[in-house]
Amino acid sequence: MKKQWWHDKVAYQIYPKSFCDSNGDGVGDLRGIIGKLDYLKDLGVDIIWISPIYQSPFVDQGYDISDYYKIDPVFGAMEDFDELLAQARRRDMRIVMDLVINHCSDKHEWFRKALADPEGEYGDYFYFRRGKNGGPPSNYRSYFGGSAWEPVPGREDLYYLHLFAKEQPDLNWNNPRVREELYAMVNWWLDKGVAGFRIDAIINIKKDLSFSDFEPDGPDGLAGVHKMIDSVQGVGELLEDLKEHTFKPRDAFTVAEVFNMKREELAEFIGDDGHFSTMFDFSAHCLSFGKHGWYDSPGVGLGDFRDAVFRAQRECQGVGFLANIIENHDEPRGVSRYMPPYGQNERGAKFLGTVSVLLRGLPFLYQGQELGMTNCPMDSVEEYDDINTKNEYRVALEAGLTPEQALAACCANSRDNARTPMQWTAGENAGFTTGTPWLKVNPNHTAVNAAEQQGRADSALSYYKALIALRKSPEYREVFTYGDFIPLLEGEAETIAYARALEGKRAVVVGNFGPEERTLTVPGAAGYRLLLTNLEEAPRDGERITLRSCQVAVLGN
Ligand code: TEU
Repeated sequence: MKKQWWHDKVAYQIYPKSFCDSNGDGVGDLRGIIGKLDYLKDLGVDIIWISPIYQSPFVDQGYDISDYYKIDPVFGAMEDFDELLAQARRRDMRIVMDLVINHCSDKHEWFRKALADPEGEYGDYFYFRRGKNGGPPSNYRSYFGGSAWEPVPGREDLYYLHLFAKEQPDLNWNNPRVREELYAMVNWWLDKGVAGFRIDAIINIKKDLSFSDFEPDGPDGLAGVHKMIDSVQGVGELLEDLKEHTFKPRDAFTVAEVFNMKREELAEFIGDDGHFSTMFDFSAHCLSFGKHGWYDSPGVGLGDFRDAVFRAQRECQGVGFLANIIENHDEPRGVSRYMPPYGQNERGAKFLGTVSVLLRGLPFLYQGQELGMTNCPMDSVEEYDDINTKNEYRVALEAGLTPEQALAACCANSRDNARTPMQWTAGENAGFTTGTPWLKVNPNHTAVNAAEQQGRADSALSYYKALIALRKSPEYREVFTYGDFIPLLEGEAETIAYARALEGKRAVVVGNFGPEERTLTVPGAAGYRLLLTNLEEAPRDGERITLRSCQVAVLGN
C-alpha cells in the first residue's frame, strides 16, 4: 500500500449547529469552532470534518444546499471560514468539508429554474418523469419515508425524484453540465485550501433509468429505493470521473459515506488508486436497520459490534484503510447503543473508545464522544427537530404502535441523540450558548461536561488524550498505523481482543464487557508492558490478565 499523509492521523467530526455558539443566537457557528481549535489540538485531532455549513433552508440540517458557494449566515461569513482555515493551518490541522452532491435543495437556483420550465435546460439537471396509472412513475419509498416521487405543482402527471426529503431533489449525473458545475465547485473549495471532503450519500448518484417497480416491502405498498440503487451497475464510472476531474489532480483527501457497496468492489473504492481515500465502516451500524423502520429495529450488543467490525477489518486488510467510527450525526450515541446497561458510563465510554481508536484505519471521533456523551431522553415527539425522526415516529404509529412505543423507538434510534448541544460546562445550556439552544440540551450535562473533565486525571476526556497520544507515540505509531489486525480470543463471550502487529512489534487490546471480573489468557503477552487501561490497574500473571467489568487494557512489547 502506498503511504499517504493521512494514514497516521486522527479525525474529528463537528456538527456545527451544536458545537459552540459565539453570538448567542442558539446555533453553533464558525467563530465558535475557531474558539475551540486549541481544545481539539490538545485532544490530538489532526483532521476536522465539518458537517454542511453552506447556504441552506435546513430542512435536513444543511444537507439540503441552496448555494454551494456561500456560507450560511447562521454560521458566519466567508471571512470567518477563511479565518478558520488559517487558524487550523497555524495549528497544523486540516479542514474537511461535507460534499452533498447527490441532491441539492429545492430552493437552489437550478431547481427553481427547473420547476418553472421542466422541459427546459434546467429540467435536465434533475429527474422529471411522467406518472403511470394515475400515480407516480414507480413505487419507490424515499429514505425518509413516503414516495420518492413528488408531483410538480401545477403540472398534471409530472413528478420529480427525491431519494431523501421532497425538498432534496436528486441531481441528474448523466447530464455532463451537471457534472461540470459540480466539479468546478469542488475545485473551487479545494483551491481555497480545504484538505478534502466527506462525501455524502454518494452511492446514490447512479440511477436505473428504467425506474422499474420492485416488490412492495411494507404496509404502504412501496419498496425501499435502496433496491433500485442496489440493482444498478456502473456507479464506479461516475465516481472515477469525479475523482479524475477533482480530487486526484489536487491530491485531496476523501472519506465516503457508502452504505450499499457491493463487497467485491472494496479495492475499487478504497484500494491504492480507488475512488476515495477511505470510507466509513458502517458494518455495526447497519445491524440495527429495521425491516420496516426504527420501530422494528433489532437491538445491537457489543458482541455484534465486535463481530461486524472484525469482519470489516479482515476484509480491508491489505486492500485499504477504513474510517472507524462509533457514532456520527445520523446515529445514536455509541455508549447508549452498544454498551450493556452497566457499561453506559465513563468506564464504558473509555472501553468503546479504546476498541475503536486502535483498529486498523483512520479513527474518526464525533463531537462529545470524547466526553462519553449519551443519548438524550426526550419527553415528547415535539422535542425532536430531525425530519427523519418525525417520519419514523409517524411510520411507527401507522404500524399500530402506541404513542409511547413510537416515542421509545425514536429515543433509541433518533439522529437527534447525537445532535444535542456539545456539553462544555455544567452551567446553563451546558455553556454551548448564552441564548436559547436550537435543540434541547441533554440534562446530564451537569455531570458530563468538558470543564469538569479537563481538570480530572481519570476523566473520559483525559483518557481519550492518552489514547490518542499512545496511538501517535513514536514507539507505537507505526504498529497502530500499518500493523496487521489480528483478532484474538474470538471464542470468549463478552470479550473484545485483537492485536496489531508489524514485524517484531506487537500491541494487544483486550477488554471484558461482561458484568463480572474475569481472568483472560492472552497468548504471547507475557512480559508485555501495560500501556493503557481504563481503571487504576490490571493484575497480570504471565499471559494472564485480570479485568473487571468493562475494563480494557492495551499491552505492548
Ligand atoms: O446520510 C445518508 C443516509 O443514508 C442516512 O440518511 C441514513 O440512511 C440515515 O441517517 C439512517 O438513520 C447522509 C447524511 O449523513 C444525512 O445527515 C443526510 O440526512 C442524508 O445524507 C441526506 O443528505
